[in-house]
Amino acid sequence: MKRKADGQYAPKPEHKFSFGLWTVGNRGRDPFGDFVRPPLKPAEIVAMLSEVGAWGVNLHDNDLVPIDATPAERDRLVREFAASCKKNGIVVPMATVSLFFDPVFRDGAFTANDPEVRAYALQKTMHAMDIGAELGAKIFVLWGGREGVETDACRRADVAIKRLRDAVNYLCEYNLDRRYGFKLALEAKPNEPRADIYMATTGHYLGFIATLDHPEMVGVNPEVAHEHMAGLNFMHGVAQAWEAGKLFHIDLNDQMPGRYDQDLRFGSANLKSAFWLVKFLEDVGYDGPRHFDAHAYRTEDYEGVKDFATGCMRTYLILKEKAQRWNEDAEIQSILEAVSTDPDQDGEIGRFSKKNSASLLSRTFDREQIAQKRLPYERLDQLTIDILTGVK
Ligand SMILES: [Mn+2]
Repeated sequence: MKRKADGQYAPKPEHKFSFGLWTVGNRGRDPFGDFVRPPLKPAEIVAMLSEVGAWGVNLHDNDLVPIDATPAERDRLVREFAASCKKNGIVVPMATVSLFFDPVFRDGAFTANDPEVRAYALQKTMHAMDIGAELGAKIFVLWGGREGVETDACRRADVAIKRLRDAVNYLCEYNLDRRYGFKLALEAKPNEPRADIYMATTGHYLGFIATLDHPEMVGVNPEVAHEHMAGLNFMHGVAQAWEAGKLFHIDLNDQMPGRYDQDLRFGSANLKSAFWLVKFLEDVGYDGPRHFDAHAYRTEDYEGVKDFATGCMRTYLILKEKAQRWNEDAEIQSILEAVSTDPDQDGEIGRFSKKNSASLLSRTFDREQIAQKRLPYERLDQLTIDILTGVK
């Protein structure tokens, strides 16, 4: 079967496409059904990623090193993994920690009520940072999947936030002490696996980061599915993170609204939202990893997993090409120009000053005339649809 994508949609290292070990390695287990695919060794996953043309691989500590591994086993596994990445020309841009799988985290990790659990979570994260640093990762993601509740009877929510802050501050100091140079990227999700998770959206985290001891070291890792689960416009959250200088990483996948966490192939459910997202990332020149945190349908075998991975990258590159076409379209550009300019006078007011505020306060506005200006957004959107569907 032909695997290399054709021509302009072929993934290249400069596209910075990455996948987690847990994504292409996903074995299709869900709450109602068992594994459908056999396990792959990390080295086999790296070889598969190389075959489909990916650039990077990311990992949780326990995707590679079992939670009960001895120090010698840990060293051997990390060494062998580094060697297979090198052999396959795959980099490790991001590492993270599993603070959700083991039963010890059933009440959360950094926010758990038991101080012993909170201490263990910090220790485990520091060990995971060691692994990431050894593999050359420069981004460390924290997703607090169990940092939440089924009942708010269990703790005061502001206490949980304080505990989370203490933990992130501690890890920033560890990062400095070890000179790892990690950028920490916090990943939000509104629910699942907990009934409610603290820090439900990227916006929540952007507010939280400003309260940290080292806010410059900490940003966000927004995920398409997580914001769609909350019913939000993902691109808007990404734009706010970008504008704040906090878009340290991104998790691309797809998700139908109002469902369980689906982790679908990028662009497979909401093509238009995916288009605006790709257009935004490309327009602003985001140069971080494009990480696909998704997995293949449970119906697939490992050939199908390759189809899934290839499809994520291919759809991104198709949408990138559509975005360029959109930006170069003369009619679209003339509409944008027309809706943004004021034909009669300079509407720009600039920063406040006594002088310009006096001038603004004394100005007369013709509301009726202004309100008559055409805003042809129907046409603009149809032109977008024409481009996306390939008829223009
Ligand atoms: Mn994710």
